[in-house]
Amino acid sequence: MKVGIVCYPTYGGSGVVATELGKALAKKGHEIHFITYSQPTRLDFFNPNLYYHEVNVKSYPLFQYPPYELALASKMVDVVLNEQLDMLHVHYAVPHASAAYMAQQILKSKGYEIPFITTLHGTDITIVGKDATNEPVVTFSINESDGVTAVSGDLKKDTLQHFDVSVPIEVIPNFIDLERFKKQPKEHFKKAICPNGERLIVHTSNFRKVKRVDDVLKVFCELRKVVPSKLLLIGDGPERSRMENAAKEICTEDIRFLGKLEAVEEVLSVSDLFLMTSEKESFGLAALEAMACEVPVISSNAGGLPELNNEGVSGYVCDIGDVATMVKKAIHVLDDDNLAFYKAGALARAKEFDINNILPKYEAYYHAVLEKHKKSLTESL
Ligand code: GMT
Repeated sequence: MKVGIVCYPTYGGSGVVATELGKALAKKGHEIHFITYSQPTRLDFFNPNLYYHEVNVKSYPLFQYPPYELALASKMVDVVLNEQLDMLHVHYAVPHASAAYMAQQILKSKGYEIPFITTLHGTDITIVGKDATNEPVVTFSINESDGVTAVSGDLKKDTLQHFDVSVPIEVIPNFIDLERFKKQPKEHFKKAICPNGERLIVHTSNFRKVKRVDDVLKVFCELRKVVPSKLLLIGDGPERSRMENAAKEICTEDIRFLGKLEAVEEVLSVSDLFLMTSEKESFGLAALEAMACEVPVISSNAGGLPELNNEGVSGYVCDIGDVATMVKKAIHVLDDDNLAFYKAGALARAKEFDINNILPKYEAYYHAVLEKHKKSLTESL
């Protein structure tokens, strides 16, 4: 199959999922064309089946906002025609689904029929998409998609609740490459950060308000009163400097902000607990990456997190903002007598999301959408 994949190429869960999916499909022999405004971060190896087409957004003094969606739709038209693609798969509805619809209609006017699939990732529905400034376009382009997938049952529920959607939504969860995300021998790193055998607590995110990083700091400050620990915060975003200031006021010597990190699996390999305290979280890919490295998770119960974090096995799921329960559960998990059990539970749960289990679901879905599209074309003749 020849597939064009559109995504946000920079740091972020939806771009990571789209890129890893494209790489895995290419390894299986499909021809994959990434159509993005810069090279996807994880597009880091050569494969003869992988192609990258850059979207160039031209500005003009008249434009306060350069028209990305137009440039993207035009590029999709161009790539589909030149490469004779079978299908487009866009990740994150805003504005990729409407750009795909526009491209599809332009191609149709040229006699080229192509279906497109939209994968909903989270904030494209729960925050950006449902905002009145975007909602009519998002609803329309979801309904016009030839296939729609969501990364958790909860995101599907949210979509049906907030949008007037009349097409079926297939749930295909996020996945993990267990070859890359696995516990590695990095004990020297642990010794450097935790010289007195402290527990290592980790949080990774894009530091947006929705992540409630304040709660991570609050949990840690209470936890370290009972369990000697260190906290590493990985990633960057709008809330980072506020969090750094907050950390200075509490227990700064035990908290370190590392910023964006490529090889996050190296830190996870020596971590003892992962905190994800989000207000909204459609799936929680960062928590899955931690679990694959044998790190138990204390999470909130936002969105799809209860579908990932197996209560009492891979960690614990607590009400959003319930810092006291999070602290209690963290102390329990980190106990010498319990930690090995939860580490094993985290890995076992992560294995259920092995890319080798999830990839066939996408392939089967692609085939079903292609067949349906072909059938509808024959019927309309
Ligand atoms: O976590 C983020 O805010 C980034 C965002 C994105 O679209 O890049 O992540 C969303 O998609 C990920 C991949 O499907 C999910 O694992 C994250 O849970 C989801 N984030 C939210 O719903 C807040």
